[in-house]
Amino acid sequence: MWLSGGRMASVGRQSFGSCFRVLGRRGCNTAAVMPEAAGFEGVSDRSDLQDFSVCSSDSFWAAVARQRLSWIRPFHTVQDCDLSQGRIRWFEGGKLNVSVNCLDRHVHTCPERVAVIWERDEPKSEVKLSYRQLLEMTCRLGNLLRRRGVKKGDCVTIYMPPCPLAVASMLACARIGAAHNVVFAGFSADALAERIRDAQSSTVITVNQGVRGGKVIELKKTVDAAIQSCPTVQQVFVAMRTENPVVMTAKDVAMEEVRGHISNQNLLTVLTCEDTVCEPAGMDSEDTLFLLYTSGSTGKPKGLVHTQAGYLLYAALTHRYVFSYHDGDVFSCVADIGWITGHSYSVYGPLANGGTTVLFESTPIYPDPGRYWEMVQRLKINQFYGAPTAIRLLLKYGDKWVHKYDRSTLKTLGSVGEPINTEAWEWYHRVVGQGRCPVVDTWWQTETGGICIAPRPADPDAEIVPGMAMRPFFGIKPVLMDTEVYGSSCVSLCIAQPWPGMARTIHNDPQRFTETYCQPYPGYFFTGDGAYRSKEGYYQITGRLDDVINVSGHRIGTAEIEDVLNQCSAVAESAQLFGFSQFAQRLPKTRSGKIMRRVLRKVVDSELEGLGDLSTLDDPEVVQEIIQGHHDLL
Ligand code: 6R9
Repeated sequence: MWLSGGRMASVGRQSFGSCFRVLGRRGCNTAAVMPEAAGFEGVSDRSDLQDFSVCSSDSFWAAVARQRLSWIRPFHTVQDCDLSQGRIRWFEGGKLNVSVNCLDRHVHTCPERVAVIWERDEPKSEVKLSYRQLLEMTCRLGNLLRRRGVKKGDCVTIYMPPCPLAVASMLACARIGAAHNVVFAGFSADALAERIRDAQSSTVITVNQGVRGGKVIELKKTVDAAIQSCPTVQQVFVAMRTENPVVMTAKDVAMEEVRGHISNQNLLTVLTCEDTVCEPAGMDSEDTLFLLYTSGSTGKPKGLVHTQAGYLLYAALTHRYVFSYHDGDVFSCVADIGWITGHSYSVYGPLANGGTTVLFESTPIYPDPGRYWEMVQRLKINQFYGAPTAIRLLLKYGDKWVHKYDRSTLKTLGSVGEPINTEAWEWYHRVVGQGRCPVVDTWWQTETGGICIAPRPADPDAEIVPGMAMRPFFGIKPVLMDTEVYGSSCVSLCIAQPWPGMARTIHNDPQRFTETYCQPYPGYFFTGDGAYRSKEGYYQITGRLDDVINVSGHRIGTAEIEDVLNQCSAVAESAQLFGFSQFAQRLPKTRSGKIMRRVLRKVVDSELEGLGDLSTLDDPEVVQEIIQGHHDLL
C-alpha cells in the first residue's frame, strides 16, 4: 500500500478508455422508461422526462407518490421547502404506514412470494421468508413493543447483524410509529452508547451473539457495557442467534419462548405467543421513520433524520430504475443494515417494490474468496450491489474464484461507497459480469437517502463510461460550485433543489444541519464531495472535498491519483495526500470500508490532538501504526 504525494503526470479522464452502449433504442416512448410518467404532457423521451422531473418537480413527484405508495389519507401539498432555511417537507397532509407499504399490500397480492433470503454466515444455510411470514414476524414484534410500552415517537435502538428479525424490528417500529436507530453491530460499546444516548432510546433490540466470518461476536455483552452509561435504557430485548446462553440482567427480555425442542438458532421462531395481527399506526408524511448516525469529521457523529413518505418513495423509485429491478428478480445488496445502503437497498427499496431481497450476514472472503459468486449461483441473484473496497480485495485473489461459479443470472452490477477505480471497474465488468452486465456506479450519501447520480442502463441510449458516466436521477439537479479548499480552488458538488429522499435535519441539532449542508451555498444542498462534468453532462465524483490535492496548480481529486496507483500490481489500495509519500501495511478505514483520509492528513500535519471522531474506525491500531511509520520517516 502506498500513501503518496508525488507529482503525477496526466492522470484524469483519458484513463477511462472503454465505453459501451447498453441499448441503442433512440426516442422510445416515455412509458417504457417509466410507466408512472405515461401522463406527463410534452414528455416524449428520456431526456424530456429528466427535464420534466426537475422543472416540474411538483407534478412529477405528486404523480409518482400517488402511484407508488399506498396512502391512508392523500397529501394536500407536494412540497414545502426552503433550502436556505433548512426547511424540507414533502407530501404534507398525507398519512400512511411504511410497514403496510412494505408488507401488507404485497401479502394481499402475493403472500407466498419470497420477501427476504437470509444468507447466513454459515455457507449454504440460507433461510427464505415469504411476505406473509415477514408480516407475521413484524406484527408479533410490533405487539411486543407496544405491550412493553414503546409508543409513537419513541426511538428504538437496534444492534443486530443482518437477519430477518432485524428487518422485522425495523418494520415493527414503523408499524407502531416508533423511530429506529440501527447501529452497525461491529461498533464498540462506546460508539453504541454515544448513539443510544443521543437518540434517547429507552429500548434496545439485540441478539445474544453475532456470527461473522466464522467468528462469534459478543453483541449482548457489548450492549451490557454500553448501557452502563445510558440512563435512558429501560429494556433490552434479546434474541438468540447462537445456542450459547448469555447472562441476563433485570432489564433484559428474552424474545424466545422457552421450548426445549425448538432450535432458535435461525431466529425464526420468536414470539409465538404474540398475535400475528398488529394495527398499523397512521403516520404523517413528515413523522420520523429513522435516525442513522454518520461520522462527522469533527466532533460527535450526526444523527440524520429521515421521514416516512419521501424517504420510502425515493428508495423504492431508485431501486427500481437504477438497477432495472423487475418483479421476480432476486436483488442482493451486501452492505450491512447498519449503513444507509442497507436501509435503502436491503430493506426499504426492495420491500416497497414487492421484491426479493438478500440479507448478507457474512464477509466477501468467508469461507473463501468465492463466497459472493457461490451465493450468486445458489440464490440465482439478478442484481448484485457491493462496495469497491470488496471488489479491490477480491480482484487480488484472482479470477479463478469467480470462474468457478455460474453467474449467468446476473443482470446488473452496482457499486457504492467510494469512487471505483478503473482497474476494479473493469474487473467487475469483464470478469464478474462476463462483459454483459452493466456496472452502475452509484453516488449518494446517508444525507441523500437514496442514489442521486448513477447510470440508468435500461434507458434508451444509455451509455456507461467506466468510473464516470453518471447521470442525475429523476428530480435531481446537480450543480458544480467553485470553492476553495486548503488554499486551492476545487469544484464542489451541490444539489440545486430538494428531493423527497433527503434527510430533514440532525437529531437534537437542527442548527448543525443548516450550517453543514444549507449555509455553505444558501439555497443549495452542499454534499462535501468534488465532481467533474463532461460535455455530455456526465458526472465523475472525485472524492471528498477535503481530500483534494493540488499538483502543479492542477486540482486533482484523490480518486484519480489512486486510480493510477492501484494499477501497479504491488499496490493493493492507496490513499492520496498532500506532499507525503510513505508505504504502510494498512490504511485506516471505516467499518464500511472507506479510507479515512482526514486521519492520514492529521498525522502528516502532526495534528494528533485533532483526529476527530474515530468511532467509525475499523481498527484504531492502524492509526498508531501510521503515526509510528510517519514518525520513523521523519
Ligand atoms: C451511500 C454511502 C457518503 C460518501 C459520499 C462520497 C462517498 C459514496 C460513491 C462515493 C464516489 C461513489 N461515495 N458513493 N464516492 N463514488 N459511487 O456510501 O453513504 O456512508 O454516508 O457515505 O461516500 O464521498 O459523500 P455514506
